[in-house]
Amino acid sequence: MNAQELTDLKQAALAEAAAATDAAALEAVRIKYLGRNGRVPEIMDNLRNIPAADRRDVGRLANELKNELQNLVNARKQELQQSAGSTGPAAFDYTLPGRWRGLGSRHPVTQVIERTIGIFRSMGFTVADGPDIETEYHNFDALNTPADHPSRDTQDTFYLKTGQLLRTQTSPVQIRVMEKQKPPVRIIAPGRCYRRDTTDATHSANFHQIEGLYVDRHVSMAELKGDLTHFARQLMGPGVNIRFRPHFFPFTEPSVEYDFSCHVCGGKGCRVCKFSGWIEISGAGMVNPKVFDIVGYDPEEFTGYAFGMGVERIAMILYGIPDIRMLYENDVRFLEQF
Ligand code: 2U9
Repeated sequence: MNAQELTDLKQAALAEAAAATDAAALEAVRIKYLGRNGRVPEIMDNLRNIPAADRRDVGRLANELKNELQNLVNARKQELQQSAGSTGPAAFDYTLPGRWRGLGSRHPVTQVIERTIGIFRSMGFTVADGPDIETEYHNFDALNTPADHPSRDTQDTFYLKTGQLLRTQTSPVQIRVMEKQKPPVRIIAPGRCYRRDTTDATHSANFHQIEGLYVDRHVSMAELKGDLTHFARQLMGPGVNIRFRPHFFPFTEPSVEYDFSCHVCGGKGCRVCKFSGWIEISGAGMVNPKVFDIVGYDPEEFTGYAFGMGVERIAMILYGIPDIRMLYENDVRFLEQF
């Protein structure tokens, strides 16, 4: 190997490194020249066989080749890494439209619960919570529901082997609060309830309720009607009215069912209210004094109102949902509308 041959070799090596189009090709060039069995170590090993006159030049040129090639390999390596990491103009078409991933939204049942909580919070109510698995005492006995009441039937209520049951309403939450806390009590209890209903367009074995309870001195039916009217107008619109119809519940006396005037036609009559001008919402009443006796409140001193409502029913009325099952199918095309 003489000086000229080495100069040619250097040029070839640098050209090969410059031409490598990916990291693997570059590494192959490095190994070919600089690797343990590569050309440069081979030349270095052979230096002693070179005539003494040429030895210095060949050694110097071999060192130059080694250093220049190593520098070029390092620089090219960085270059190739950068263009692989970024999607350069060749790999990415900037004119493509963006991909819409869609925004999540709250489930309509959650929306109704949150709005109702907000409205009653503004009226001084707090939110109470309790277990889904209840005792027969809290779900029925303490609510003055007689032992032979049809709602206790195994056809209507899910009983567990333990003798407990899945709560059929959220009223046991209010019983538990009254057991612990003296009046005044002003709470709403939203939550999941369970009934052995056969599923159809308006019934589900698994549904949500919101119940309210207000106990103090001098609470009357007038407060009940005023507060429910305020709630109805906040939820459905300022023109909505409310009406009471006599009813019976074991836990309230007197008891009523209440209707909202139709938020669609304003009471004139339309398809939504089946041309009656009114939409049946739910039930309410004055807490039965027997319930106060049971939790240890003096019914001579305290009165209270209570109301209940089915959340799915309110959501269906508010958003015009025709079938309760739509709320549980988790079809994104349905849910994304809310
Ligand atoms: C206590 C005392 C009384 C809660 C009430 C209703 C009337 C009512 C229904 C609404 C539709 C059940 O979800 S539904 O099927 N509820 O009509 N609920 S009064 O009364 C109570 C609650 C707690 C201590």
